[in-house]
Amino acid sequence: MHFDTVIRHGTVVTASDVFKSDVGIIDGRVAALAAGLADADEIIDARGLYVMPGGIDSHVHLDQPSGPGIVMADGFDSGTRSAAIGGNTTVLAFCMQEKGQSLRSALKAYHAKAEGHCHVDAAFHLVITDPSAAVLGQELPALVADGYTSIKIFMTYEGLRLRDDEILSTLDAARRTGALAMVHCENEDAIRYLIGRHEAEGLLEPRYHATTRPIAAEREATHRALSLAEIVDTPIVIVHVSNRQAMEEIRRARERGQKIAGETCPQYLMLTAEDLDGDALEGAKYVCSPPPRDRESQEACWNGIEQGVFELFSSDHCPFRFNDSEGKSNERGKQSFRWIPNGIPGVATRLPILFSEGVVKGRIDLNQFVAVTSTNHAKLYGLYPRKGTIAIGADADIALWDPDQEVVITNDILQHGSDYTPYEGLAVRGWPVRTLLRGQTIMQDGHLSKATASGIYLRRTLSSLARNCAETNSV
Ligand code: DUC
Ligand code: ZN
Ligand code: ZN
Repeated sequence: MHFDTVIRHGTVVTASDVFKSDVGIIDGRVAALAAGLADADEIIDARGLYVMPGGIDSHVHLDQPSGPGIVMADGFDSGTRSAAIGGNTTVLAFCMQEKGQSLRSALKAYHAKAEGHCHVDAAFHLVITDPSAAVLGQELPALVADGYTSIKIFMTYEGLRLRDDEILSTLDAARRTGALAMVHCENEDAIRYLIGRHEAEGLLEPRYHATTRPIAAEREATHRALSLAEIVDTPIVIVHVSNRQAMEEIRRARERGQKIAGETCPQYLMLTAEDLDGDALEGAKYVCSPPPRDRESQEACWNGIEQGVFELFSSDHCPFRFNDSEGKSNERGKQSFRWIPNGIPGVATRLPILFSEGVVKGRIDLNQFVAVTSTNHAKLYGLYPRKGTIAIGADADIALWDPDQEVVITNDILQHGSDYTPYEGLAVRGWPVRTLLRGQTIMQDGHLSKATASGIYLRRTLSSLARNCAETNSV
């Protein structure tokens, strides 16, 4: 057989296996897995490298409106460029509905932002902020049928958060249509109360972002989201879990028989609330929600990954510039933590951090690494088996990893739009040296190899978690 490309002499890693094999690629798909493949237009020597499914980062914010005078640091161009640098081949970003706006019109705007600018493949979760009868009864079913098969809802942020009755009606619609619902769990009323109390006492520095969003506010909302999901019998994903107590709510709900997925992120393994304590505004660099916690919470999140409580390890890339009046250092943010935009960059560092801290340090094995960074994202968000594995017929989305390469993370190598990384100076072992998207090399040795952005929009099937609950099986 003649191939377009053969990757030779590498060690293929999937969520279930590790084996020596060449990989033959034809028309952007894996066409053969065997020893001795040699007849190809292009031969890539992967001796000493792991041949892994490209990372799928299912929680990435790009080009989202973030409040008056605030500008997100990445659009689809720089955000997906940085994703490719970090060994990813697919990102799932958010399409944010404004109050009163139809989902179709929000999607039209986000497709316009993304089209022609993506260096990796992409799809959108629909953020529902206005769950009107028309949105839930007419738009959502039609959009799920069109391949927009996941939604996100917020329990915090005035203007975004849904009330409990709205959460119920939205989850009910999700179950009927087969959309998988992601839930941001923090108790808005408790947070608002604590912000008021802090401001009255003149406690305004970035560190108070963490004390106004305590673990109990996350744990309570997680419990409530799980209870509401139970009432309408709908599977949900609890996103960006930061601590043991919220994690235990997930474990308990599973034991009750609920269909739940859990997600955690690098910041909850690597940062603590003490990082928000820096001089002057320095702590603003680490302001994200939920906030980083303490060492015990970090250990709990590691346990959650090791024990499968978390199927998903995502970046929650939500980048703002630090030294910028439209970013972390905006005038109001200098006055009070409440105006510091929430979010940190991380799409390029997610995989190297988990590889180095998780695989190299022996906390997880290679299969778990692939599962929580790629395969599970594909299954839960309707991209499997086209994405998330190396198998005959799958897209040849592949990251070649040098397990021995040592890199000190600095902002300049990440190619995102932010002017800092929370992980500056972190030494990691293991690095993605080449990324192929549908058989084409898009990144090699830290450089984008294509002048034009070749990512496409992905229409998705129903989630593996939601599929059997849906009343229709239209996708
Ligand atoms: N929630 C997210 O999912 N990302 C960034 C900010 C937030 O609150
Ligand atoms: Zn969130
Ligand atoms: Zn997020």
